Amino acid sequence: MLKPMLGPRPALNRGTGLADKVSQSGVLRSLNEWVDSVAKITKPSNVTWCEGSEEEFQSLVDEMVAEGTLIKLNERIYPNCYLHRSAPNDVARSEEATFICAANEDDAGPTNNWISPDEAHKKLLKLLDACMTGRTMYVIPYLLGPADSLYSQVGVELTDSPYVAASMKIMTKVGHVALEHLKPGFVRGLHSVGTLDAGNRYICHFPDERLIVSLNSNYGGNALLSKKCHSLRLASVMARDEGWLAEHMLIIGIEDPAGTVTYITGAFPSASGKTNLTMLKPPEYMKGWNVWAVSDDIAWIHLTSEGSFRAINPESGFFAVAPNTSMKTNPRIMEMVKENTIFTNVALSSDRTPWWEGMGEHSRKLWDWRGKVWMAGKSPGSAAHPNSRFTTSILQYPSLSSEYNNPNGVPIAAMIFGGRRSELVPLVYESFTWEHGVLMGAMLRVETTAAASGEVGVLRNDPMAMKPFCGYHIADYFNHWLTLRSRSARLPRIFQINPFRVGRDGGFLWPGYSHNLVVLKWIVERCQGKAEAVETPIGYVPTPASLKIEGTGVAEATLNELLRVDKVAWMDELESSRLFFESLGEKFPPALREELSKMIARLT
Ligand code: OXD
Ligand code: MN
Repeated sequence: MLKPMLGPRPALNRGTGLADKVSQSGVLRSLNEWVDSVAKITKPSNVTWCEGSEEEFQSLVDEMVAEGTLIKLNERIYPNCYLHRSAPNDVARSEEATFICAANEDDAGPTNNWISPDEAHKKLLKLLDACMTGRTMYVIPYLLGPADSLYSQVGVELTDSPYVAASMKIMTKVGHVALEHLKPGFVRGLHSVGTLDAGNRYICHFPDERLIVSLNSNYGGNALLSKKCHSLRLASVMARDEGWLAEHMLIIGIEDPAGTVTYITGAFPSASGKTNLTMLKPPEYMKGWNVWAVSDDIAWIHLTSEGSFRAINPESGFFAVAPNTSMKTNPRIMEMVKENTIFTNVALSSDRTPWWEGMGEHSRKLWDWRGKVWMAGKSPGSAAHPNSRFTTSILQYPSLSSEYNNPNGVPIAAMIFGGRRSELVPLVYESFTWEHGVLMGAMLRVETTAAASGEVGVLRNDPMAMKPFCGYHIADYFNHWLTLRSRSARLPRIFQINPFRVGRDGGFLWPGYSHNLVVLKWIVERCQGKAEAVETPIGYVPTPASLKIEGTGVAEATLNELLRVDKVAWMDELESSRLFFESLGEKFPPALREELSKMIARLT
């Protein structure tokens, strides 16, 4: 626990009535005491309880516009939209500064950074001392998931960032509804922009205390604590303890021409097309099909007493990558972000509209994401940051699933793993069994993207797209997945997809975007027992005829290449996975080792 330090008691802003409410019951009293104790350490000049109203949002953005930390965009073309520019050293998740402060290093495991809880508290307490001087501390109670759902959770974030306070209103259900659902053991998050000193940046998670402390960053993934920190890192630990899954997965409902909706989840590493897949608009040649969005980033998946998998989206908004989104690649996103959106680190056109690479035409002169004049072909670097984002309420999305707010979630028929692989992995294939599917997820090795600081395009192991987000030992996490088998007679089928394979000329072999529905259709039809496949050493691969590529513009020879299984290259892949699994130590589950051996045998 953070120990309160002596200091002047700040004035509470009781305007919203929320602060009064907190004195009502034990759990509310403990929340109030925690807020007071943090304020004594961080010494803000003001404490404001957020209720999540439109008026409150407006006053936050007006204040930021007046201070110059938000730029109001063209009200006629982009009503109620704003541009935020980050500090140049603070534009992506900082994995090197992210820690799991479990009691033992072995609980965090080899894929996480670890500091002991005591050491972390000591270090943080020093950095937190008076870090909010002269600023307002916002108290943000938030609900994750539908109201009145057994699967939903409440957290409270304290932050000195008005950008975070405004964004949290878009990303979660803030205010009264959260306090109404508050229970003992709620997640506490403390965030301060501090000095933005990257050398003293810490994003610390204390699973045993359900506490997050994040300092010296204002970037979404580090600062909107409901997102990666709560919904994935802490929630994954709770999920292990309670027998469910907290996953870095989209959730969509795919409607076929008969009107049947099949729900699937999909795990892809950051900035690998999850949002585009979630918001896919069917191509002209797939009449009668539609894709309904439930979640673009996170799925909480519970097993019912009948053994079926039901998933909810804990979030209420999108914080998603902007570059390469256009009317051509994704008109549904373009329509959605035209109002009530906060853009971060995109470029600004001379008519005060946002612009990013891949969007299409732009004014001759632009201001880049740092605010410098940018001329195409003359200025260095990209105009928008490759990890520039939009933050928009999910309720604005035109093809939102009617089941999005169902307290019981949606039934999951299939799970997909994917990511950027320019070689090797076929366009789509299915696992033979649950264990084989878990191995497929555990073996996920993908090219890094700009969503995290560090080099881009480097192949790294990112099991289940959870490397940066699993809050405990990754081998225990694999084991947790395996235990689900005995608890369900209705396990989802597991697939891997790869729309990113490139040909000899370096160009993508598959057109992607809306055409990915051809792949999703095959997955749905496998679940319905209709689509054909051939058995290969790596799993069931579609017969070329079962993938309906008429309309995609893809030639038959290209399709054959997209579905080709190169046995020699797969043996190399298995060897590198074997080495990765070995590095995880003794906890690596024998059942997966056995699956790996079976796969080697099939390939030789
Ligand atoms: C995200 C990420 O922002 O995965 O969703 O980094
Ligand atoms: Mn993500």
